[in-house]
Parts: sequence; C-alpha cells; structure tokens
Amino acid sequence: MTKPQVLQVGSYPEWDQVPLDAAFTMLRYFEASDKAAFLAKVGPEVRGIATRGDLGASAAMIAACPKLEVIVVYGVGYDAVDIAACKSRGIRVTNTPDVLTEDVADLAVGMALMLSRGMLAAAEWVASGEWSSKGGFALQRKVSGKRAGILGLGRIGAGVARRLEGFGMEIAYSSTAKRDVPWEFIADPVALAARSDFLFVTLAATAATRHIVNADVIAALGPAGMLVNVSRAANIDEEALLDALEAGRLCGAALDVFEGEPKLNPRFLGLKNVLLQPHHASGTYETRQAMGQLMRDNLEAHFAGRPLPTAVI
Ligand code: 8YV
Repeated sequence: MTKPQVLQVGSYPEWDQVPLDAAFTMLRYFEASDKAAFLAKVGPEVRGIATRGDLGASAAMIAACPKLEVIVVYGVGYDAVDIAACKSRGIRVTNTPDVLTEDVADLAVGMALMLSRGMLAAAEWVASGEWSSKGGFALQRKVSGKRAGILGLGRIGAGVARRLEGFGMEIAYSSTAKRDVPWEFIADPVALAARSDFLFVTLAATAATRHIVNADVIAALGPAGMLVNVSRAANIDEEALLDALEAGRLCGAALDVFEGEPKLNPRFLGLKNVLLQPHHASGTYETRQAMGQLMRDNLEAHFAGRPLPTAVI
C-alpha cells in the first residue's frame, strides 16, 4: 500500500522522525531551499500537513495542497494555522493539549521568580568574580504574598494559578467568563493589571486577543509591575512594552515568545529588566515525547479512519 504523503513544515526530534518516516512519505518543506517551488511540486499529492505550534500552516500552503485532509500541530496553540481556510474545505486540525500544561506553567512561574529575584544577573555576579571583589548582590523584589493576575484562565493559566497558591499570592484572573475557581474574577484586563504585581499572559492567541496587553494594560501594571508571557507574542503590543521597559514605566518582563521569533526586536537586547527565553516552555524530554506521540496518534488515527484523539476542528 502506498504511504500517505505528508508535508512536514518543521523539524522534529529523531524519536518522532523515525516512526513518521516509517508510516508516511514525509515531504521535508523545511529543508527545501526554494520553498515555493517545492510546494508547487509536491503540493498536489499532499494529504496531510505535520506542523508545529510556532510554525503553523498558511493559507498559501493550504491552497497549494488540493487533496489536503488533515493538519496535525505539534503544540497546543494553533493560531498560526489558517483555521478559516481549513473549515471552508473540511480539513481536520489537531493539536497537543494537556500533555504540555504543567511544563508551560512551570516555566511561567520559574520566569517570574528568576526575573523578580534577579537570578540571571546574580549568577553573572558570581561568575564574573564580582561577589568576591565587590561584595553581596543588590537587593531584589519579593514574590511570595504578592498579587498575581492571570490573563486567560485555560488549562495553562489554571496551572500557573495553582502553583502561585503555593507562594501565598493573591490571585485574580480575566477570562471570557467567570469560572468555578477560588480566584477573583476581573473581566477587564486593565483592571486586572491595576491590581497585580505580576501579570501572567496565558491566553490562546486569536484575532480578538491581538495586543490585548496594550499600552493601557502596561501602564496599569505600572513601574513596580512585572509581565510574564508564555502564550504568543501577538497578545502583547511589543512596541508599547519596549517603550515602557526602556522608560522604566514597567519594572520588568519575562518573555518566552516574540514577534518574528527567533529573530528579536534588537531593542530587547539592550534592556537589563527583561528575561528572554527561546520559546521553550514545553521543551522537556518528557513533554516533547508526549507531544510527538499525540501528534503521531492523531495522524495515524486519521489515515486509519479512527476518531481523532485531540481534534480542534
Ligand atoms: C511549540 C507551542 O509547539 O504548544 C505550543 O503552542 O508553541 C510550543 O509547544 C513548540 O515550538 C514546538 O516546536
């Protein structure tokens, strides 16, 4: 039997690549030097697209594959997949929820601690010998007992909130609707930021959430406030954030995602009040293996005519 042809948008670890290659004809888009020519050549026979949360599948890519049936995303966020195009053609889309929730929440809390306690600069203080030559490190800002705002109380936001309870923090959240949780509901992001020392951005990115963290939210968080983003860069007005960080109108920001990543706005690199992470909130062996397995389960289920384990549409 001929193997289904699957367009592979980005690289995967070896433990996924080997079984993918065994079950499907994987067409490595990411390795093609002339991507448009590659797509024009292989697109007509493509029945599946395997992509990642950070890469997605554009309208042009989907249009180049007239026999496309399914798109499997290695990641929970599918904002970079053109869902409208998929819906109009009855193309199924799957993601990898749940298996990465705890890791993303871990990193968000770790980033808040690291930023607030100045751990990056403190490590440098030791490594550079300044500790022995100049003495103790500058005092930093306390985390325990502070007020945390969670913007987007889905699986990951709730995971962050549960962890912050362990730090005795006063937790409030903003979400599409009030939830049955012990934390305070504050619908308006500006009001949420105004009562928060730390604002965690954990909401799925959609057209409606674009720049939800705007200049007003940043101003409300204020010069003692810290922002942590483990969702998508599009949820934040990056220019407004950079302006506030440069002017000291925001104390600090810990970010795992950036506009145009992996290239960063160079203004970030001149700042001392940021903690910059390379979009690796789900990046542990355990979680990436579980994500890969779930993505492959979805792809195999589709071509075997079985129900999709984690369908988005
Ligand atoms: C990425 C993510 O998929 O889950 C998501 O939405 O953004 C990540 O887990 C990661 O970049 C994998 O390549």
